[in-house]
Amino acid sequence: MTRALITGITGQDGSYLAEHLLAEGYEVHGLIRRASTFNTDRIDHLYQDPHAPGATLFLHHADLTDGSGLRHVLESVQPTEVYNLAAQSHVAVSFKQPEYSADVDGLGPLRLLEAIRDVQGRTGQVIRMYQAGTSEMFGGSPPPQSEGTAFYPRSPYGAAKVMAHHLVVNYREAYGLHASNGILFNHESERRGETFVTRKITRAATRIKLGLQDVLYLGNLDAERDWGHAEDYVRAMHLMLQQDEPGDYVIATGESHTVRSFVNKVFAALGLEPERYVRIDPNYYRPTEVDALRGDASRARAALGWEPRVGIDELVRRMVAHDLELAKQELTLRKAGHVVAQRGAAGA
Ligand code: NAP
Ligand code: F7E
Repeated sequence: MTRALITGITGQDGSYLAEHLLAEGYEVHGLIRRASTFNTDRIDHLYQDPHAPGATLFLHHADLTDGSGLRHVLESVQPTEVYNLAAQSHVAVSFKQPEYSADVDGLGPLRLLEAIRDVQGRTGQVIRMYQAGTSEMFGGSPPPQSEGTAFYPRSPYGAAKVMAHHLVVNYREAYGLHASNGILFNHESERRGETFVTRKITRAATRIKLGLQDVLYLGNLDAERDWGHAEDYVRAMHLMLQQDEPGDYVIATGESHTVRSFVNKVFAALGLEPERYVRIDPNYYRPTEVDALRGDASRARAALGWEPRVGIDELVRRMVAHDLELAKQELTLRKAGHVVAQRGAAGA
């Protein structure tokens, strides 16, 4: 049984990757951060009692800012594949917490690479690594973006991820590690964090539809993004680590849409006119914006045989259907007199 370690298993991608690897017959180990409340919502449906015979999912406390903890987990788990998905992944937040974002997203991968190098050197067991790179590394370079496009990050998040990308290349060349960079364009889902723009829109529009909310405040509607579905993108991560040689791959649909167009599709699906509900709040503008992203995934198609299965309209359909169900549940609870907390995030 292949044993994989996933950092960021509680995140959107981590949860889909865990599902995918368990279905492929893997033993899956995930890193979780200590929190004062449970932060395992996205993987609760996968939970297994670790004492049960034949358990295949195990969770370990660790943090990418703590190198010694990472080493301990790596030593005790002895995985053959490591997927580094953990990150402070919000671009707007990275302007507010640049040092922390650089620590987790730039130095974190370095701590992991060093630990892998040591454990592999001592045990002789090869450990393959996937690094979660991003189209934000291209930033200001115009589309279409491919593996040969120059990096031009436009945020502390993007800059930290560029550092991690180059470290992976360096450890591959210097120490022969089987370490690969995925350069993934935006991918969304029913599990997307609620402060990323697509989910913010589907959550708000479905609540507006049921009379639970009046207004949706957004920032720059002109930005263009290449949006795919996370389920498709985690398949690509796995494929990268099955190759004989490590490499760097762009993963994208090749189609881009503006934020405005995403808003229009979502509101149209619900029979609502966006002009009546959407307002601009400049607090959501970023100090520097990434204007247009559209990826060219030709290398991944040819070398990995990877293709996206979910297009933009299916993505919108799935997210709207899911969030409409959540809004209906909220309405039922409110009608029954339950207090349902309002949630929000500062400037994100
Ligand atoms: P996400 O939903 O924000 O999940 C991030 C994960 O990282 C969560 O499990 C989070 O734990 C964990 N984490 C954050 N800080 C950590 C720390 N200091 N130590 C350990 N774990 C930490 O992100 P995602 O959308 O799944 O993205 C996965 C990865 O792909 C990230 O590295 C992201 O930067 C990258 N990426 C994402 C996209 C995209 O469009 N989704 C595109 C390109 C690249 P908690 O649950 O406790 O917060
Ligand atoms: O913003 C604009 C915003 O926060 C998309 C992360 O997964 O993908 C993600 O980063 C666009 C930007 O994603 C709001 O200015 C308008 O132009 O959904 P987002 P992102 O910044 O593209 C990349 C590939 C990653 O690697 C990241 O980890 O939408 N926008 N109004 C808004 N964005 C937000 N969040 N909130 C708004 O109100």
